Amino acid sequence: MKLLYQTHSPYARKALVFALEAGLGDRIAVEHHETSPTRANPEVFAENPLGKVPVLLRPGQEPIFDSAVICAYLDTLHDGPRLIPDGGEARWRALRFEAVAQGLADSGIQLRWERVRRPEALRYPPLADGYALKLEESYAWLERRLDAGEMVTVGHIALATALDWLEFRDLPSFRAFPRLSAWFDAFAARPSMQATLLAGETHD
Ligand SMILES: N[C@@H](CCC(=O)N[C@@H](CS)C(=O)NCC(=O)O)C(=O)O
Repeated sequence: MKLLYQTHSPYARKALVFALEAGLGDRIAVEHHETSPTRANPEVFAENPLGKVPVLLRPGQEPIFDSAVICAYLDTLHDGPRLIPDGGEARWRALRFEAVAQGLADSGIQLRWERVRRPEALRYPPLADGYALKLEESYAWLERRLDAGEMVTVGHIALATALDWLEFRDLPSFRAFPRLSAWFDAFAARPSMQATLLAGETHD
């Protein structure tokens, strides 16, 4: 399989860390692609009508996107413990963490548009403040809920890759939250995270 990837995308890294945690790393070839809504990448659009990475290409079958669907698919390919628990509260806990992580990355990207990427005259500070609030509230919510001893799930993978990206892009920091910071630092030391360090600039 081939993974259309970007070394500075939290979502692409989430899919790759998931593959590594599931023991599927040797089945995936990573191919870097730059993407931006202001600079369409035809090779990515050919596989995903949204023009975004990650996309998983499978020989002779339809492409799979987005990161959540790629993770759900990869979880069907291995014999280890499910990274997306099959049922019960564990499932909803994992998927809810994943939803918060997606919101963190989405809000961080929007905040970067408002503070860095959009031409200065087109920026709207109240919108930036609204996205920053989502980050702060999510950090406080996670601080009360993350548990260091838990089995790794898709939710943890999504959170760690989103948080690392927020820090990489110098977005509002989660470091004032000690439990969240300690949880992140422990997760960031995993081989799957160390093998996929963030790098590179966005090209708009
Ligand atoms: N919901 C998607 C989001 C993917 C996404 O936004 N990827 C970014 C890279 S960080 C992208 O390719 N953006 C290009 C665009 O918005 O046109 C996922 O979880 O995979």
